[in-house]
Amino acid sequence: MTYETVLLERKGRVALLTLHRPEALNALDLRVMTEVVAAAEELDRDPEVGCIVLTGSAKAFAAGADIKEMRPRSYMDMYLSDWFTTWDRLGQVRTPTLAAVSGYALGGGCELAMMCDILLAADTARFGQPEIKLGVIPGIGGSQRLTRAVGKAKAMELCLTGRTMDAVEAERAGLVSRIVPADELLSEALAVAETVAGMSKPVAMMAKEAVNRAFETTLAEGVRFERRLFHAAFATADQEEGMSAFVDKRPPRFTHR
Ligand code: CO8
Repeated sequence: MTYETVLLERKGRVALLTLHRPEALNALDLRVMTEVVAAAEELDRDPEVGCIVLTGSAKAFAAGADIKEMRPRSYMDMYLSDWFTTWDRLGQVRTPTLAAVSGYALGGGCELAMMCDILLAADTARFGQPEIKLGVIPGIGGSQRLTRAVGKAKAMELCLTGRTMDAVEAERAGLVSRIVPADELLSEALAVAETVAGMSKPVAMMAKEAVNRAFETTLAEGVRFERRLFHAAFATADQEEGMSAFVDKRPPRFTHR
């Protein structure tokens, strides 16, 4: 499929999705939401895709949900259309995802980045949930995912004041895995994605599922879930190949089965 507000490129087993709504700093209107989710689902169905990278422009990953589009809506409009529920489908994507954030990741932009599995930040990145300044609150998971990522103290301050944090603060708080110089962000993101995509896809999916489970359950249940998936990995050809390759002192040739 072709999309207007998101550019889709394939680089081997890595797929790159670039938000492309430059006139509005990649503000996430309904069309962007529909296209990003459709593109991600299309890629998720493709066994040849091992990692999906989502990025924006140098100035903005995304400056939030589209304020101009939301402004005239009533409660009934929002409730009956279940505004932004489509974003939840991104969380159902099983292929590993990586957000490469440069510039503003505010409101829905920060929430979108947090929906991805790995979050890499350029040194120019700024994160925040400034919705309160508009008379609303985060609506696509920000209050939950930010709190899980950085803890109550900082999440509460950011959500109540609308203050943004720079990349250094975001890394220190545990929101991002690493900071890279802005001009190296994309190449580094693609390199990380290539590494992930080079692993066994079903096993990478299991790893993703297991880590995500930590946010949904108790420690005992989470460990039990992990153990079941660990056992299941022994049903894959890639487990046999990975361990044989180690013993044979050669790189593994995963078949993603
Ligand atoms: N929505 C719509 N248009 C936007 C947005 C946005 N979020 N952000 C920027 N734009 C537009 C501007 O209006 C401007 O357009 P125009 O040239 O036509 O006036 C263009 O993008 C460039 O923006 P600026 O001129 O403002 O650029 P600056 O460099 O001066 O400032 C900022 C950059 C600081 C990022 C500034 O644009 C800004 O503060 N943007 C809004 C940030 C924000 O408040 N984001 C949160 C939005 S609310 C939200 O995300 C809620 C999500 C959950 C909803 C769930 C509902 C169920």
